[in-house]
This record gives sequence, structure tokens and C-alpha cells, in this order.
Amino acid sequence: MIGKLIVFEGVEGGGKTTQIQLLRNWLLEKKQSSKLFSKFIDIDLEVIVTREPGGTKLGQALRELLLNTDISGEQIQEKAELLLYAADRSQHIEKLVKPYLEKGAIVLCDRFTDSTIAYQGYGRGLDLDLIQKLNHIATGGLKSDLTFWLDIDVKIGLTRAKNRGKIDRMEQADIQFHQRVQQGYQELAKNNPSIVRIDANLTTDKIQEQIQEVLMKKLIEWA
Ligand code: Z5A
Repeated sequence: MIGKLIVFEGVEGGGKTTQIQLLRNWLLEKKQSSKLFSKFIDIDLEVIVTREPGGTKLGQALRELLLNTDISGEQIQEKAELLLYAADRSQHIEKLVKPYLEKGAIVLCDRFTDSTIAYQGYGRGLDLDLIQKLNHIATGGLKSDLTFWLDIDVKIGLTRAKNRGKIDRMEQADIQFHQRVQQGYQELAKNNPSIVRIDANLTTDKIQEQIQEVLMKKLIEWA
């Protein structure tokens, strides 16, 4: 694969969506102006923004089932939830992520395999080995080239998410669940050098600065 997969992770309200949009604009701006970028990025090359769940048409339907409390009319069981996230990922990788990486695009993805480890593994308490295997099946072994972990205080993140409007099924879980998810991210970051921690308790601009600084170094390394 000649493209690069850059993933954003973290608990709710960390600002992933906001930061991904800012980074996309920055990359597109840089692409026109910098020698480094034109060496690395073909002039016609795309910067793709996508997410899990919901990066494909099937994924969009699965996202509705997973996050909209009213839609299924019955409680989704934990293993069923795990398998729905895996189905979304498998479709996403085959239909969208791999084809764009093969074309050499930069794919900015809001959540990926670490979300399943953090939410279904640490949050729900499902078996971590099983999740690793399932992640491997769903991705066909594809890994992110760089993961930004937007590390925010759980309470601040949930408050931000709630202030934004209606909260979804996952966000309605109790605070202890979200704290276990946070612990999952801490463990993942400890054991995986491709995860870069970003202090997400700061202003939008300060967070973006940290992200750009890390990515600039990576782009030089990759070029
Ligand atoms: N999930 C799972 O369980 N297992 C899996 O395998 C996968 C996912 C892939 C998907 O939700 C849900 O699925 C998620 C995990 C689960 N659970 N939940 N809940 P999602 O990814 O679509 O949504 P989210 O994770 O809840 O993200 P979010 O709430 O949309 O937050 P965000 O994208 O990180 O932040 P944002 O939308 O950019 O910002 C949130 C608000 O804060 C918004 O009003 C901003 O204007 C504001 N904001 C952003 N940055 C700042 C700063 N710096 N200061 C102040 N305010 C800010």
C-alpha cells in the first residue's frame, strides 16, 4: 500500500471530528505550497475523511442500529454489538480504505480497531484475545500508519458531547464504563509506539498544533 492510514481515537467529546476537518484543510493547503508535500503527495492525490462506524452505505445502516437507541426496539447484546462493529469495519476496509490506500491517498479515519479494544474490551469486558482476532479478520491485517489518541478528561469530554445535543446509545452508558474505556486507551498507548498521545484538554488551535507537528515529522520520515 502506498497511501497512509491516519486514525483518530479517544473517549467521547475529545474533538476528533473537529481536528480531522482542520487537519484535512491543512494538508490540502500544504499540498499546494510545500516541496516536501509535493514530493510526498501527488498533486491530484486525495485526502479522504472517513469514520467507523459508518464509512460506507452498509456502515451507515449499521451505525444507525448501533447508536440510535430507538431503532432496534430491543437491547443489543454485547457480542452482537462486537460483531456489528466488525461487520462495519470489514465492509469499510474492503470498499473504501484499501482502494484509496492503493491509489496512494491519505485516509483520515475517525476511530478504528483500538476503539473495539477500548469500548468492547475494556468497557464491556469482552475477551481481548477474541477482539484481536476479530479485528484481524475484519481488517485483513491492515494497521494504521499513525494513530492520534486525543486524551481528554472523561467528564469534560462527556459534557462537551452532551452540550452538543441528543446523546447516543453508547454515550448514555454510565461514567464507570467511560472510565474503563479511558483506561483501555492508556494501556494501548503504553504498549504501542504508533499511538501518539495528544493533550485534548486544550483549545482547538493548541490541539491542532500538536497534531500538525507530529504529522510533519512523520511525513518527512515517510518521504
Ligand atoms: N465504538 C465502539 O464502541 N466500538 C468500535 O469499534 C467503534 C466505535 C469503531 C461512535 O461514535 C461510537 O461508537 C463511540 C464509540 C463506539 N461511542 N460513543 N459514544 P462517534 O465516533 O461517531 O462519536 P464520538 O466518539 O462520541 O465522538 P464525538 O462525541 O462526536 O466527539 P468527537 O468527534 O471526539 O468531538 P467533536 O465532535 O469534534 O467535538 C465534540 C464537541 O466539543 C463539539 O461541540 C465541539 O464543538 C466541541 N469541541 C471540540 N473541540 C473542543 C475544544 N478543544 N474545546 C472546547 N470544545 C471543543
